[in-house]
Amino acid sequence: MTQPRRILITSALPYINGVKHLGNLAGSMLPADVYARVMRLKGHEVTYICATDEHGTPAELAAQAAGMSVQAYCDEQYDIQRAAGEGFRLSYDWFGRTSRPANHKLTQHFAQALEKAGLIKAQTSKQVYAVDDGRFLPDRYVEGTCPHCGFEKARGDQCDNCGTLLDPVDLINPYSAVSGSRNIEVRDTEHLYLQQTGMQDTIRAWVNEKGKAWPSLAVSIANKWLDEGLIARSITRDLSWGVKVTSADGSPRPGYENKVFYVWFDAPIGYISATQEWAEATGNDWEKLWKRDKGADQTEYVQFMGKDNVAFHTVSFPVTLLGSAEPWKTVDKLKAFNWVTWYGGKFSTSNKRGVFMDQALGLLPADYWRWYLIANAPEGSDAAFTWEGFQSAVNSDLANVLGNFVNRITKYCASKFDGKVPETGEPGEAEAWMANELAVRLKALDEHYEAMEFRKAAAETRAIWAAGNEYLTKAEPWVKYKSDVNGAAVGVRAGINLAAIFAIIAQPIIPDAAAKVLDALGIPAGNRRWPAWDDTALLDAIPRGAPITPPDVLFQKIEDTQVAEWTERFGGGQG
Ligand code: B3M
Ligand code: ZN
Repeated sequence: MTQPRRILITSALPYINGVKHLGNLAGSMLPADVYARVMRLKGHEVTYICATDEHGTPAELAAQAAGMSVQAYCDEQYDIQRAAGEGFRLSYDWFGRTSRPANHKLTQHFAQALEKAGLIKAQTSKQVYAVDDGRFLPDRYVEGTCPHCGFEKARGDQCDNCGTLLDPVDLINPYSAVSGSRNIEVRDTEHLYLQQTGMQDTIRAWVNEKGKAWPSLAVSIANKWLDEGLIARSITRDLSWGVKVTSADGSPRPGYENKVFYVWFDAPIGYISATQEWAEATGNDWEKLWKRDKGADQTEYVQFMGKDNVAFHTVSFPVTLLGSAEPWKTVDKLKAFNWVTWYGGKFSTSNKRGVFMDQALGLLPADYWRWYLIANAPEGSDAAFTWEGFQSAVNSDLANVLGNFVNRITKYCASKFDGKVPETGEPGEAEAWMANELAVRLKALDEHYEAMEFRKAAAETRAIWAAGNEYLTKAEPWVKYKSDVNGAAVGVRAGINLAAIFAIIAQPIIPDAAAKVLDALGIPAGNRRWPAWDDTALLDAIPRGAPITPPDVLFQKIEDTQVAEWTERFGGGQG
């Protein structure tokens, strides 16, 4: 085996305001999980960290709409998201929260370091103030008419209609999202500004260097921001829920008693603080993952995210890390995804369009969704979710190609060979063909995973399963059995070994079904590691004579009636 690598994996932190839809899952957490599983199976030292992103106006507004305190709302939603992640078998080593003390402390630390480096300055700016509410209205607290497209319900930070990023003071006819009051003034308020301008050259050089290992989508987004020129960005807000702004000695910073850090300032710091939480809870070392002077230079850091988050990860967060003048680890490989679309439109949390993680698990087991979403990962472009596509992926790939193979060979072994891996017979032409297929395809599969090409990895996995069916057609143990029992024995032995290999390589995408097969074949946990593609003994690896049992049905086919019912219920079909 090659040297074990130390790999840190993070997926964009799901925002706390409600359970995520399948599009969010497909564009960050799920591929990160698959990648983490592959790397663990290959014997590498993997730490996969995620957390809920809990600050900012959307959390406050959602809590208000639910009639709860923000803390109680976040506690409840955290439990829901955590359960959904478990249901989908997301194998986080830690699922933290940005609202926890570790993140407050570290965010305040970064602000101090940046200020010491001369990169934070207080500046006065004009902000929307609601006289009746007695407060400033940052970001989504104010709504009004978009100055670009005339949409009447644009939010202060962004217009949902035309997508333009806005400043709350740009809105025409603004009103408070809290009270609806139109008694609005523009007042001066002081905030801390991160002087990104001073980091332009550093970030450009860093992108030029690190971007060599990123997909072009990520590099072009980073360069677009750099070409437009980095500007000072306010990193505090007039809110009460969030990380408090402190002075060097930790006391409240005068004049900032009613302000907190902006959510996009503290959220990515959550990757580090959640790693600290993990280390604290498990007795592990977080510094070897995050501190370059403590071993993190030997760590590979891989980030997964949707394309809307790329700028924050390739420009803003690096400004925080590099600007601190401390030896923090920055991202090495970055995988960005396009959107999963829902019948020609967007999945939408606020408009409840599409299927959400908790609903999906109420319909079918996690493996079915995981397979379809990875096989159709929105990599090169957006990918459309359709019920028909889902049905055909499950029925053909999982039930027909994999399920039937396992079912056929294990049942035959049970009925004709006493449920034991046959011991006799010499491999021939068909086995040589299959061994060659494995050598070529396992190598390709490995390359796709190393390149984080998930669609290709799923397609190759399916091709390997399909080759197994072709092998059985060539080997024909059921035909040979009548005249040449030893000939049949070779085919069944190879077939049982293939079932094990098929399940082993399926573990990253469909972990539950894979475990079911491997349990039925009696493969011990220590022998479920990633196969070496140049291993010539793959078709005879399970001890001869070892007992096996056919597993229960692995996958239920999706019926047309179910597709019709779900289309009706989840509003598919019509945009
Ligand atoms: N919470 C993603 C979003 O809700 C955002 C990611 C933070 S990653 C540090 O769009
Ligand atoms: Zn607009």
